[in-house]
Amino acid sequence: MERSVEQILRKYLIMGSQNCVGNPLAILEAAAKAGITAFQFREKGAGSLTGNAKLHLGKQLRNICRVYDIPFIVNDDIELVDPLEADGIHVGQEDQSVAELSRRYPEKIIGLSVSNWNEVTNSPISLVDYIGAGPIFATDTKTDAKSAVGLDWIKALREHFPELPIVGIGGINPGNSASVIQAGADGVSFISAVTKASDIDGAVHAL
Ligand code: 3NM
Repeated sequence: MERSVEQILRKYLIMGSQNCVGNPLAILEAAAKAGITAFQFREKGAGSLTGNAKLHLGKQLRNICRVYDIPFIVNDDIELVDPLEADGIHVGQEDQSVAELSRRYPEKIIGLSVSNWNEVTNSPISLVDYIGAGPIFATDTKTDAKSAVGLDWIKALREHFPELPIVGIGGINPGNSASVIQAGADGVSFISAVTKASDIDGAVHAL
């Protein structure tokens, strides 16, 4: 059965090798078995792989997603969309233009990060399949993350866009995930809640 974007966003793991102390393949496989609904390959920032090593890791992660039937989304790096046969692409405000992406990839899921009204006003929201709203809570994972915007940002976006798929990001963990959904998000996205979990299965179930 075809899944809706809302269903895909429910438990959305984001990860690159730089986020992992252990083996990224083992982490993704454990999270896939536990029930994540989407995966974003975000090989970015200090310690991340580049070039062929990045492509090679991406292919291995992509294969795991295929086995577990989990949509595979690449972060920002448009060059990886075709070689990795990605189901979608997620971009930030400074990345590739959404208008160009939706022209080039009309069939793929396109996600865009928005942190404030200024960004919403300046973005072609009608061209995206979902928005990532955050950082909802404080996060140490993204060193250049803006300051936390809180659950009110989800509430405000939901009020303004009753039908738009929304996923929260930033500092989301098993203890606060329900509050993000309750505020109006369709799902939660997370890095460290899984990559730093001692019990990945338990964490994914609780998220
Ligand atoms: N983007 P964690 S916050 C990748 O606000 C990313 O756009 C953010 O990691 C944004 O779940 C963030 O470990 C890091 O807090 C999320």
